[in-house]
Amino acid sequence: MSLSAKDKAAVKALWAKISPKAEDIGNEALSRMLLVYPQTKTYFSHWSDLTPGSAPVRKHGKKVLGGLGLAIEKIDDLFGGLLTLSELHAFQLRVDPANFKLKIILAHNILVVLSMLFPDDFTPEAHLAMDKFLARVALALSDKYR
Ligand code: HNI
Repeated sequence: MSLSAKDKAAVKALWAKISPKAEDIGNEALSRMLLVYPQTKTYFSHWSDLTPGSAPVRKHGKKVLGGLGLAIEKIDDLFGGLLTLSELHAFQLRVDPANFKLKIILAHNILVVLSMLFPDDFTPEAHLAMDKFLARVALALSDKYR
């Protein structure tokens, strides 16, 4: 299930279009993750406010999208490029890798939000390429668990 040259081009083209809105996308996707999959709230219990669109959610959403930006830059070597982030999630944050493997939790919400905010650009081809890309990112992020 590796990304073809066509997938990579589609992901990069979509990213070029959406990256100016990274903060809004991150905020929406993270807000929905916390609301729709409340089990994910345990990792963020140190935040003052976990409600959709709160200041900490928006701030962190921007960081997560920054992580995806890094993944786009390293699209030809996701495992190497995301090594530090993978180690952070595995060894320091100790996020249950099911949250990545399920691919549902954050990736699903990112897809939902892209379709909502960019209906014209989120073509079936772009959807497929982005879904494959996010699945690879999830795999790279959970690489360091064992
Ligand atoms: Ni994640 C911190 C990227 C999925 C829980 N996460 C980060 C940071 C980035 C990031 C970037 C900031 C690192 C730093 O400060 O150096 N996370 C990503 C990406 C994905 C992802 C690209 C998948 C698309 N993270 C998840 C999931 C969970 C998660 C699914 C848990 C459900 N991440 C965290 C937690 C932190 C975090 C917890 C630290 C939060 C804090 O308070 O600083």
